[in-house]
Amino acid sequence: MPAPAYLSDTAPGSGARVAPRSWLRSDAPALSLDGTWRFRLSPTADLPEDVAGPALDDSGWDELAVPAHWVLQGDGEYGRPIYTNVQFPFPLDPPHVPDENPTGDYRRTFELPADWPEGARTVLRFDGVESLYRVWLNGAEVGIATGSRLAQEFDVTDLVRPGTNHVAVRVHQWSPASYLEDQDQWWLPGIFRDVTLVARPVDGLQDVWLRTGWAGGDGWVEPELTADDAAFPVTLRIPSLGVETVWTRPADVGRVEVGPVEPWTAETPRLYDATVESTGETVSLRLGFRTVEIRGDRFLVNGERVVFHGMNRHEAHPVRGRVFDEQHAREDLARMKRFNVNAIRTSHYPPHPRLLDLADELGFWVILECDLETHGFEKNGWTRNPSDDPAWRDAYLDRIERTVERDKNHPSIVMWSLGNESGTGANLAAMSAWVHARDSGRPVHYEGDYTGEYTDVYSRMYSTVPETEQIGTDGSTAPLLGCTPAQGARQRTKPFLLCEYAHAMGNGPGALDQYEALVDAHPRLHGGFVWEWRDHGILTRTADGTPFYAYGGDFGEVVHDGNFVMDGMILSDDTPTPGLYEFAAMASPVRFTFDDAVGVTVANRRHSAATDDLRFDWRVEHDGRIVARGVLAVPPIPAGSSARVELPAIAVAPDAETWLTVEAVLAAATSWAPEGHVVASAQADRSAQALGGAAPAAPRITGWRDAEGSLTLGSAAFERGRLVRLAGRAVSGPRLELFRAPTDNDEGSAFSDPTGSDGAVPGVSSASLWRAHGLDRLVHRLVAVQEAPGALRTLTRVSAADSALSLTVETVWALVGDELELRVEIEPSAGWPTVWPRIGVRFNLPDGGEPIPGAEWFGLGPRESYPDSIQAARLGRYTASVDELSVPYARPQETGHRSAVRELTVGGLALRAFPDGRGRLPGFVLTRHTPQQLAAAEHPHELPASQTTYLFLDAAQHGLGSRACGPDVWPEFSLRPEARTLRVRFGS
Ligand code: IPT
Repeated sequence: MPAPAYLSDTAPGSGARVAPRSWLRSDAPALSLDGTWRFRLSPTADLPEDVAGPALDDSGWDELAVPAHWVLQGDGEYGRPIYTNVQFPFPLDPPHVPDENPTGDYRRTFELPADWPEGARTVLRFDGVESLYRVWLNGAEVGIATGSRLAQEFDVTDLVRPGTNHVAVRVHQWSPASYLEDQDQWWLPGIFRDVTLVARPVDGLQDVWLRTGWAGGDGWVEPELTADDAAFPVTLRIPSLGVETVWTRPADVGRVEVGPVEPWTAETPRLYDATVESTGETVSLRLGFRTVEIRGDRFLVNGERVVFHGMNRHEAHPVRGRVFDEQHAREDLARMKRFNVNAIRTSHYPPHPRLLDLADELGFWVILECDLETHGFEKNGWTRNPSDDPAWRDAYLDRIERTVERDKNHPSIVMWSLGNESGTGANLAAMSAWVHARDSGRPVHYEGDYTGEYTDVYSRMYSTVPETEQIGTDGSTAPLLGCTPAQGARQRTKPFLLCEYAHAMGNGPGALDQYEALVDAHPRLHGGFVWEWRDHGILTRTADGTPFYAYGGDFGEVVHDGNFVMDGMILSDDTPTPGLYEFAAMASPVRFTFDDAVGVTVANRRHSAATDDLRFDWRVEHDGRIVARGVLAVPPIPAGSSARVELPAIAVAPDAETWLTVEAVLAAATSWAPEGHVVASAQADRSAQALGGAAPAAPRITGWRDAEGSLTLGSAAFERGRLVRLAGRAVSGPRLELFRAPTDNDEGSAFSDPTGSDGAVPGVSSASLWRAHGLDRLVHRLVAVQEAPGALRTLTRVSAADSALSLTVETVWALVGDELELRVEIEPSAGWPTVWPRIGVRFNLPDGGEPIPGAEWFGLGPRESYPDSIQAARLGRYTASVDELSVPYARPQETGHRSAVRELTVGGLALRAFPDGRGRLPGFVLTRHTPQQLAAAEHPHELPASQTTYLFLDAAQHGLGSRACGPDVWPEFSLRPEARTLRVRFGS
């Protein structure tokens, strides 16, 4: 028998669904139906309707929690999650879905509370069910609904009865709606948000919308009430403003001037408690007074331009999936605030409604996105894309109505987004028209409207730095994606934002600061939203019980997109990545500019808040050791202004680096960070001489003669020219290494800047070129060993199988006083193409019963840094264990590089590094695995057990870029083959 007809129906639902309304805090009775339900999973949708009847004996069924995704319950007995990005995990056969359609039947009973209001209507509310569900109450069908991340209410007034009631829900994993829900995330079926029985008193408030505005210090409320006449009189109260307005009849409801109020902004999220009381119901809201508008190409709130330092936020948790946990969400948002995130795009669907209460309270500019994505149609040139097919128009309109109506009261929401990656077409235009008619107070966003036919802002994803600059530059006629010159001109009349940029997959992204510089230079550019906030790893176990964070393919999916779901600024376990620290530095609300004299200019880059919540700490360090500190007297600086402040007299050391650090810290604790939390910092070099000026000349050694090379120099022992011991422990090296375990960006090939500015070879990843050129499998031939008094010199030729390209490496060891100097000259042969991942040398430090505990260094830190991701690094003295030095990215890859190191102690091994002839200092990586081992592992737990610590001294590393889904490394930070010198001295 074919599956039921509704599984081939593009209608959004049927039955007793009622019109969407706000998610309100009300005193009307409600009964949560969350908890344990009876559950039965079937592999197909072709099932008898026996699920409905109260008489059915379900005692043999399992029990399942609501809310939950059934694939994340049990230990695989209810199927497994599937991860796809663009691909559909079922045939492209719209609107049909396969018969192989996991279907979960849920049943439970509930007792209607004895005091359930008489005469009231009753609705059964579902806040989120993936993807299509059919509902019965006491054996009678209630209706069918779709819209996985959208709320639905069914009117069950005529079905609910005193005493025991029986509710049944049949949930199909696949449905026509799945074609509209092709977001880049795990497919996670089930009732995953709350289920509630809600009383609707006849004299209650069906819906309340308190639109607010603010201008020139005063606020107002424009109310819209949906209520029967019986509900009146209705009273609006805002106690802290002394507002008490009574509307005796519906016709009285009108604008209320509330006088002077503090405006709501993401920086000053001032909320005013309000109530609306009718005869039969009181609802409570938290009002934020603010006015959103577009003036020319500016996007303004309260008359001031907004710059989004935003994150794309999915609802993802390693154990719960998309099931909401308020405590975790609050911590997540507080973490965003601590990292200078000021905006959220709810990619790519409305979050749990409480998330928006938290955004109102903590302060974020929110782009609230509808639950819509049809990306999988792109593969066939968007043929049969629902976005332009009249058969789907109702479904599209239903989605946007449910989106806007549920969340319309939130001051944090400053834009509505129609969805993501759904091509273009009339149904999207219809959604936009509906929003414009319903809410004139917030603009419409949708990135796929390249030519700007029905949206109010110009939005793009992953445009390169040069292209973004051309979008922002007045008078530019450079072509814009998908636009004729005239369409391009139209787009340039609108505010621009990057709804996605800086793809944060694995180690990266690079170039955040380059985008930020554009935002400062071109006011049409309003910032953007990093893709994305968090990795979506799912906590699971190997056969032998080892826990790990799974990504696509780890559950045996037929089609999947691997680790493309691990592209967050925080790891699956909430650990912030170095990329997030880079973001925080880039997005810091305060900027410092030092002048040569004794001043620092403090610029307040905020939207509207002054700096009086901040304290400005300073300190002076000599070679990384604090010699003086204090607090700068900085007057409160209004938003958008700056002030120059005199610095205290600084004691400059004659023979040490002298650095001044200034930090803006929170003067008092907030709800998201403690007192003293650093929101911005900067350093200035006040050293007496330029870096390297103090470096001694390399020793001049004469009298070289060919030798066998077995000798001792200070604490170093050599056998046949090769180092075997140093500082009392077994050590081998230095061995040239050009390879790094490719990052996800190094492996990226899809994107490159059409202008060629990023130097990428279209369609070919850097990593594949590195492998083709054998950088991961270099072999070495010792050419010569020479000795002189107190010195040893070797010459090595390095190349790869079947390659005529080579490098010559000269090492010179020399005793200088009580130190042992090592100089390494790395000289490429002519003809090396493309870029190199690194130019470095490796020392092996076998455990020998005493593994290296970690490193202490004087250099940039505390976290890893790379040429195009180094804004967060500060010069200082740092200590870290070997484990702390590496970031456990979901797929092992290059990690741990500390830049510009001056001093380094590793175990008993202490070294000083000198700048090369151009003043460049080396970096280091200390790790338990070689790049080759890292590159061979798909997950951290697959890395082999290690008996060795590896120390890399890198003369240079290639930048990071964001080519996993964006531009390659900018040329300035690209490591082209070149000769390099490394020079260090070991204490002996
Ligand atoms: C873009 C998607 O909008 C987003 O959901 C995510 O998949 C991201 O890419 C990559 O992680 S679409 C891309 C083809 C530009």
